Amino acid sequence: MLYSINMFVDTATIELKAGKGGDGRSSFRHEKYRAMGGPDGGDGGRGGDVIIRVDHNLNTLVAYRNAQTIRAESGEGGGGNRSHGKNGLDQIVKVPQGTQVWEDDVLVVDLTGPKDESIIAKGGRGGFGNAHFKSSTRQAPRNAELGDPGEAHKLRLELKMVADVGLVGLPNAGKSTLLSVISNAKPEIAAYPFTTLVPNLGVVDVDEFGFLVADIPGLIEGASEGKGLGDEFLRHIERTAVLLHLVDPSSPDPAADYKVIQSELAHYEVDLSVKPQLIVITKSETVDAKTITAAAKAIKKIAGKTPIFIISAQAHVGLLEVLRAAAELVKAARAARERHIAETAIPVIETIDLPDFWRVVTEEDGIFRVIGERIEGFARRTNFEEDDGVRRLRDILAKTGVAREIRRQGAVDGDIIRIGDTELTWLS
Ligand SMILES: Nc1nc2c(ncn2[C@@H]2O[C@H](COP(=O)(O)OP(=O)(O)OP(=O)(O)O)[C@@H](O)[C@H]2O)c(=O)[nH]1
Ligand SMILES: [Mg+2]
Repeated sequence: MLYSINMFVDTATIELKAGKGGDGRSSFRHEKYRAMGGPDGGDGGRGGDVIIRVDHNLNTLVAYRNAQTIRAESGEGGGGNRSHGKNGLDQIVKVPQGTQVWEDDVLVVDLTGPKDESIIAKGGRGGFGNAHFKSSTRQAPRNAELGDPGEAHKLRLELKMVADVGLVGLPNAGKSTLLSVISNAKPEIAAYPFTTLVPNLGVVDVDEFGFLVADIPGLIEGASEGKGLGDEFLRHIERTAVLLHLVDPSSPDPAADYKVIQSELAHYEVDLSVKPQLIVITKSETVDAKTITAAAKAIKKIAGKTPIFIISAQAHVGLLEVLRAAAELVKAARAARERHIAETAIPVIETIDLPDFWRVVTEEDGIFRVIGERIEGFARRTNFEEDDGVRRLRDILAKTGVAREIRRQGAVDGDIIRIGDTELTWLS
């Protein structure tokens, strides 16, 4: 399998809307010899979730460049005879591995694994039908709840290329040329610096082992502070397991070139100079053997144990050796990553029961705000067009002690009670 991506989109903005919960139904059983049977209105169905999921066939976010709002299906309303409305279908957003999901400046989820997925917009809960509200004092409740709205979010997707191997080096070192001969990526190649302006990605196959190689624009001294094309491209190699550090032996001082790049890698947000690395002296057919030996020796003095390879991309010399060494490092890194994931995996707690906690604050003259997850949920789901719904909310306010607290804080008839987005008028 060989393919290439010469241009890629690595950010996208998407808008999501999960499905609304279906409304509960208010209905009564019809029985032959009774004027009116008991309440039998069924519950509304749950709204569908929007789920983001890694799909290994994807490498870019291009599908979301002009994305419309992505919606999940709403739940159906409840029916008579206690029949439950159908749940809305979930909607799946497929993204490449390595996609991060951001809302404003908050990282919502980081999809690093090959099968990662996460609910990014939760569907609304279906409203209870009136069959739920039968009690000895209320034989004929008419109220049914409205379904909760589904969550809506505007999110930014960010893909850091998850290449296994990154090619680094000064401009003109021969990075794009190497990528073009080891993969079928077709990057632009030219005899001047800064030919490469966007990273290129190619798949390399060596001994039936495939890995992704990223060629990034040339770095110069000060790149980590934004000089040249800046440090933006270092981001693309943040997650690569291995770096191939390319050095041109025909340069006046190859060891100094090596040092400049090492220092830029070290000064990036995270120290990239400590990544497993192979040094690759390029363009070997352009200089004599003595020049190459001298360059290798000088670099070895600084680089210590880091292995040094000598290649000519143009003459196809020494390529297999570098690729095999890189493949071994990639395998080791992948195995280490899997061990790490297994060791740090923690159980996920699915639902959290909210404590039944509330309080009342006086906001301004005559406005009392009731704060509390449960109570706000009840208010939101109350259908104010139904007397029974309003009565039930009033019962809840009385039973929980909220009404007493409002009175104690000095509410008089006509004052406004705010619960979430709901406003009520106080009548004692
Ligand atoms: N003779 C010879 N020339 C090479 C070899 N590899 C690269 N070159 C030449 O070196 C020049 C620069 O090569 P590129 O591959 O564009 O270098 P780069 O590192 O991608 O450069 P930037 O994208 O500017 O950072 C081009 O003229 C290539 O033809 C090689 O093995 N032999
Ligand atoms: Mg290039």
